[in-house]
Amino acid sequence: MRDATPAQTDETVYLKDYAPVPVTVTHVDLHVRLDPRATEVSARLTCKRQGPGEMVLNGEQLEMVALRLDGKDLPADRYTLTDKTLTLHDAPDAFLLETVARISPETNKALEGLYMSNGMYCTQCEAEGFRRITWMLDRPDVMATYDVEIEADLPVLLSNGDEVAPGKWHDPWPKPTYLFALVAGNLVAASDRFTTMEGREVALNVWVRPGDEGRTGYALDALKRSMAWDEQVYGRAYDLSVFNIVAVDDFNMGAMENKGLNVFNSKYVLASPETATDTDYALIEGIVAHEYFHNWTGNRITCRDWFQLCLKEGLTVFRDQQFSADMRSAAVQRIGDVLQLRARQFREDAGPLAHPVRPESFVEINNFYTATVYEKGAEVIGMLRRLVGPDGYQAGCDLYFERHDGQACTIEDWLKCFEDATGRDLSQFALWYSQAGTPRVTVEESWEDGVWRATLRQVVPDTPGQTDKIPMTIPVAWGLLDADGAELRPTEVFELSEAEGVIEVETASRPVLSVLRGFSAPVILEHDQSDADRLVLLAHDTDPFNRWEAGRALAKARLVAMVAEGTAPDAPWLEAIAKLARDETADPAFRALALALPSEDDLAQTLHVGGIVPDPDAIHAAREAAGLAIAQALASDLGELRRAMRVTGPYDANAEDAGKRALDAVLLRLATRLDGGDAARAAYGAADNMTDRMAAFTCLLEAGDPSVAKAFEEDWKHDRLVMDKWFAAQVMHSAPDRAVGIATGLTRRDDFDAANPNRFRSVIGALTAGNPAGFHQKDGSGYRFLADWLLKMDAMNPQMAARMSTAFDTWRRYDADRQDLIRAQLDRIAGESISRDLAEMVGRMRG
Ligand code: 0A1
Ligand code: ZN
Repeated sequence: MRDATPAQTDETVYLKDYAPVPVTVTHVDLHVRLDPRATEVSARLTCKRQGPGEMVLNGEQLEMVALRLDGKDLPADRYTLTDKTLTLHDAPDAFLLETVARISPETNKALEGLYMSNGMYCTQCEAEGFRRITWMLDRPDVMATYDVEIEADLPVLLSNGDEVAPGKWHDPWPKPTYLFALVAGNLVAASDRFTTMEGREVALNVWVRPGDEGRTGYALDALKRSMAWDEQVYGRAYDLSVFNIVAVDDFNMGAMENKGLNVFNSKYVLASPETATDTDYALIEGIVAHEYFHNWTGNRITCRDWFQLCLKEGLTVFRDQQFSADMRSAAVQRIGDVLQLRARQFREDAGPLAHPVRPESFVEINNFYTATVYEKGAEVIGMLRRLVGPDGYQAGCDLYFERHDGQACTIEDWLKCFEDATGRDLSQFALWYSQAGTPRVTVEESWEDGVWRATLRQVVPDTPGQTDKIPMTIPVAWGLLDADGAELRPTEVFELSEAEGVIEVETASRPVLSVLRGFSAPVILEHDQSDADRLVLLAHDTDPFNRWEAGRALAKARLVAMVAEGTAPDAPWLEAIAKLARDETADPAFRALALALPSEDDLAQTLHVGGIVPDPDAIHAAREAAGLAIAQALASDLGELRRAMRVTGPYDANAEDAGKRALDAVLLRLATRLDGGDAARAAYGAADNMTDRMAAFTCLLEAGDPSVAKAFEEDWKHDRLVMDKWFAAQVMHSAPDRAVGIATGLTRRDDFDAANPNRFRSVIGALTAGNPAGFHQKDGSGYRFLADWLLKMDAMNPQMAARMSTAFDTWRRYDADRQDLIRAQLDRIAGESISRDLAEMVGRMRG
């Protein structure tokens, strides 16, 4: 398609047009005879009329071999077949529709539908991949039971549900097509068992390629902990006799919650101390939990249509964040979640791709698996919980599970459960689902005649297609400290539900306000607080999130001044940072986060909002200078601090040890700024795990000593996942003016396989997201590089290309020359024959 913008295309789908199907499917019987180029899919659909109208089935890239209705070949005048649909004319009230389709998994590089990855067959059906397997009503409100028979000369044949005979599967739980899965290959399992609170014995398997069994232990353990947690916290038990997880090397996303058969990007399953970092372990834990939790929030209760995607995703992200907070440090988890939210969702909300948590139209649904739907969707659940309280939240969830089990639901259904369970009117709160953009909340304080007052004002900014927004319900958690840091008022929640609200407290001395504690709402807070107050909060706030936030605000103010005014970091700030680094009472993981400077992209956005055109090189230089100043302030302590972080005994991925390694890595980076890499070389040599090894490796790359890259490659060239790290590190940690050259060189290597999403992201994504100053080089080389790859990728895997194109979404922040350069690349892409996926994204970004 050529140059389609959402407004121009007749392919746009609207929420307001939702209508149930006239004829539904209640049971699917599939027989799949696997073959790389000629797989035959025989489907028998039990169909039932529920209203007037024709039955329109979806089917794409299928070759029709047979079509029968109630056992008889269907005459040509009873149906219409196009490259996207099969329409039945005059379908009876109840009938059996039989089709035979031929497909070619081996040539499917889009990784949607049935495809092959390293010799194994696997499927990805969310959102609309099932239509590439056979003709079906490929939409989430059509829920059917399934019988699947797989024929192939392969040892392991898996599908959803319970195995009734070798290669034969029955799934008794009605499910939409997007939760269908099939896997076949030469696989081995690491297995365990779990007994549910209802007494059901469940076999747990993690299927991997032979040789990878030794790296499955952590995922299996995370699965058992997830199952137990969902029982304890949400009262939800598993409902089949087997739970299978399969690791796949070629996968577009993180993982997929297919009923009873989760398919994972191997990066989020396989871990050993030698090959995975602490961050990998934490991600595996979180993603295993996320997919498992979908069994109730997504599978048992699913979405009526794709506009309701946040119904399952926002809630499930919220649940996995709760789980990780319970498994690790809640404060550290919250800071990490907010860092992510700001980096990805605030950025999205501030640009041309901004959309509501529940969008109202789309061209390609795959383009809406976004930070807004997922992460802001989770924040909305967190706010709801804060507003109705933990008991109200539990009552609402219980009612939701009870009332809607087995149904395909909407956000209205979800909110109604909380209204009915708590008696609270949530109509204004519901605006969080329909109004896009990050609200700005300004806080103005006064203290006069023994009365302290904070005036809070909210503004919801305009976003594409939305202006003149209505004030929302914003839960603002706050508390007061005195000037010495003692607590004056513990945390309370103020509900800001109008454009302006006032908090008033009688107090004999001027208090220090700690506001938006725990980041109680996804808003941008504008609070002109003095350095002195921020230092009090940094040292004493009882709310650990706000302690960290105070440090962040101080750091940001310094860095903005360094970029905009050329100032140098001041002594009081450096002293405060150094004090925090030395504070043995604080958790090392927390100290590591507090010592980390705001990212270059975060600073660019902050400058832009402040009316300053961000210069990526100047931002990079300021961050470097600030890092050096911190290193100098801590110079005499670095050795001793690092020794205190030494972890004894064999590697364990637990949060405590990981926190020590995280702080040690920050300290090593500081040391490298002073010693040119001596400490890092020693650390690299001494490392006995991938966390420490990567920390030292990236320090050496930053110090301009790439010699270790060769050694690293020699050690790990046999391991795809470790080599992904090697590729990414070189791009992310190179000097900005060398980054595009390095990335280009890496793409020319034999082991750069662009068809593998992990490898593609480890070079192209590492440049766009991991080296902003490199991507935004003045000569436009980064933009050209990205556009070249988007065009190449689009021909293979449109979903991947569309996702990666979002690197251009901040183009309006930059100077006129950079804007012209980016626009030229967007125009160039739009002028080519590109997929609907990429066309929609480029159209929205060009505006
Ligand atoms: N539902 C999955 C994410 C997912 C979405 C789309 C995919 O292919 C287009 C794959 C996975 C989750 O939330 O984990
Ligand atoms: Zn999900």
